[in-house]
Amino acid sequence: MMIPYLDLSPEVSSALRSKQPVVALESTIISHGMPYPRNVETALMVEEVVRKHGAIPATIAVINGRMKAGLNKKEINNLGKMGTDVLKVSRRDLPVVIAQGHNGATTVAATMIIADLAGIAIFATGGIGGVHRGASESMDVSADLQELARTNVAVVCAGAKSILDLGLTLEYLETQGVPVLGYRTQDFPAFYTRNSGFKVDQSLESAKELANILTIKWQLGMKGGAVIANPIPEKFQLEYAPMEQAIQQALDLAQQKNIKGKEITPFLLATIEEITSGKSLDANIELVLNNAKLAAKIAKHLR
Ligand code: PSU
Ligand code: MN
Repeated sequence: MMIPYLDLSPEVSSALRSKQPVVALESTIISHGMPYPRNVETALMVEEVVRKHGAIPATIAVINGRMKAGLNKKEINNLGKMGTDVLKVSRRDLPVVIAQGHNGATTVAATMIIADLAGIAIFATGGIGGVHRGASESMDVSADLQELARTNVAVVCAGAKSILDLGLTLEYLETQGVPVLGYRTQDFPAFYTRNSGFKVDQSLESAKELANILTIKWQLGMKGGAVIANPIPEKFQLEYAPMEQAIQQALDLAQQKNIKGKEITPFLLATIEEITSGKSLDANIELVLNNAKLAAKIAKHLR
């Protein structure tokens, strides 16, 4: 079926037609989540990992006003090079960027929308957006959470960074009926670290069990996705206390500079990377690769 404004790459199109497993990947992580050129290197490595584990990668973005599922190397390189000059596109921005014929890097929310239109049910990233610390004042709740409640795409992530209020994020997901499933973890992971002190709803031991839960949810006609929480591998995790300190420092700086809205998440990510002299970036890359691997395994059981 033709979906207006959507282009599938030939490879993604043929994979979907022949019911091969496909994994969606987002692009804000490339443009706004990591510095050039490591963002591009990472995006390409993530695609390789998906392939190595038997699925076809579909990196998603908006290019010249067209939604794309499956980017070529040049398009990935351009997004990475443009960095924060590219529009960060979430649900509200999607019709605007299409109408104006611009480029856009898609957040978790917008990537889910496009993946769903393309017919891709599983998506790998680093961390999801959530309820920000101080949200009772700022009302800053990422559109990612609403999207998880309404769009049928499961997101494999390493939990969420503690730049967010993880407790409130989990409460919000519970209210919205979004399952938070741990892969071999009882604890909801905190991105750089395997533990946050908060619990997932259920811990599962295999990709097959995770896929089965998703299949049942969608067979029942229940709208929405799921958070599949996959902790960073032990050997790459960072120490909790210094990370917490770096995060606090970044949050203070954001407040001093009065940074708000869609700028806050990229600002915090870049500042934390600076404070930790790149250690956070190394961990970030490893956990994304680890998520791509699990997403590919789940994709194989989702047919
Ligand atoms: N968290 C990360 N890395 C990221 C993001 C979040 O650890 O790159 C990006 C994702 O694209 C996510 C978006 O969807 O930030 C959330 O932005 P906001 O908080 O403005 O909704
Ligand atoms: Mn926000």
